[in-house]
Amino acid sequence: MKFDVLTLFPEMFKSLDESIIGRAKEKGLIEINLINIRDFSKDKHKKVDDTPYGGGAGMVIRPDVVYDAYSSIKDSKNAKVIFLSPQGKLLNQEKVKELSKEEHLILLCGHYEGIDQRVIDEIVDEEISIGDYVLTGGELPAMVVIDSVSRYIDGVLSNESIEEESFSNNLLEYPQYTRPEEFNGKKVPEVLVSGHHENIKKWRDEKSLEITKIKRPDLLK
Ligand code: 4H6
Repeated sequence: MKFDVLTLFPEMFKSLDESIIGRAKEKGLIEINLINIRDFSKDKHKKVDDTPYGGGAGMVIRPDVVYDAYSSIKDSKNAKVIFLSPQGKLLNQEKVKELSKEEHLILLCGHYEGIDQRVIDEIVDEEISIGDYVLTGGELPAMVVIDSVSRYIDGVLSNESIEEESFSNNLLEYPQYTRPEEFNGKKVPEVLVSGHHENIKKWRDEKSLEITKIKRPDLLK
């Protein structure tokens, strides 16, 4: 899977060098290219934004600079262009899974008051939001997309099937325990130390359902 990220703040993506995503990059399972939109400014001061037509607060990113940055990406016709915005369709696990089937994603990150609408209309295939709240930029949402999608790429997760996990069956995860067997007077549930695999599976399935009913009953509907 190839991710190209159009951003004014490429340094923010350093966190993707850590842990599972960092390892996936090293192994060549995923590729993340950071394109600094500012590199495409024709201005002597490297300016990328300007005041909004019609007036109002803040600055808007110019369409020509974003378009030139986008045009520098090769094979972009076979890619899906995603714009991270508070106005986008809400991201969920089903959408993540769908995106993981793409070969090439281009993630466009906005900042300031946003990006000139004309270049959005020109290049964007899908507008996605990671939740109903406002952030200072689209970089954190882009990282959320990269992280969640990468988990579906073969070889990225070392442990068993991703299908086993929370949300794959529309239920939340059962609780986990490790050593010590007793902590602050609390014992690990007896069944988990019994070694009886059938009973353990039954207990975990029941817990998943119980926890979902309590914490996220909306998932059961
Ligand atoms: C596009 C347009 C995504 C991107 C405007 C982005 C939340 C999400 C942004 C803006 C984002 C999300 C700039 C509007 C700052 C507010 C960047 N915020 N904003 N929920 N912000 O996925 O001012």
